[in-house]
Amino acid sequence: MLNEKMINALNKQVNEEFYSAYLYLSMSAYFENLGLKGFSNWLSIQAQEERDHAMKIFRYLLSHGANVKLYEIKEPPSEFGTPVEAFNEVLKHEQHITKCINELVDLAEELKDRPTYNFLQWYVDEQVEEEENAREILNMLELIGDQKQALFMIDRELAKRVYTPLTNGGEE
Ligand code: OFO
Repeated sequence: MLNEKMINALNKQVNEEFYSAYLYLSMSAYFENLGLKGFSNWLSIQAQEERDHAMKIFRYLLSHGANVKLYEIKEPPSEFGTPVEAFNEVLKHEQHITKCINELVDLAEELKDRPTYNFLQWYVDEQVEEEENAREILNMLELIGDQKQALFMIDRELAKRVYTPLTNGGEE
């Protein structure tokens, strides 16, 4: 049986993850309209992964017989400026999510909730990767400056990203 505080915090994180999916989907549309389909592809896959992150917590709550509460998802922006500005936003957002995950880990520790503590370790590792990916793209964009040809080369690279669903659909 999960502690009520933990259940509430995990339900809030479900919302954070769905918001992440919304944010990246909105960015994906923005980049497609800019003519950068590779960036758009990368972000649309990112959005799918965020949905998986939400569903993994959703399944975890249900597997513990806890109530799932789906809060309203806030509206994401629809304009993101230059590619550098957009990926600055991605990195900033992932840093925010890392902070949320760390707070959940702290709460699990405080409540001596070992199962949730263990469950959250997947997210701790995932966030290292999420920040690294965002930083890598941001660094490339900063490096190329205004060189359009280089931008299209990055776009071609990002077009190669394929979606890999989580094994066992995020079930515990
Ligand atoms: Fe981007 O890792 Fe979930 O939110």
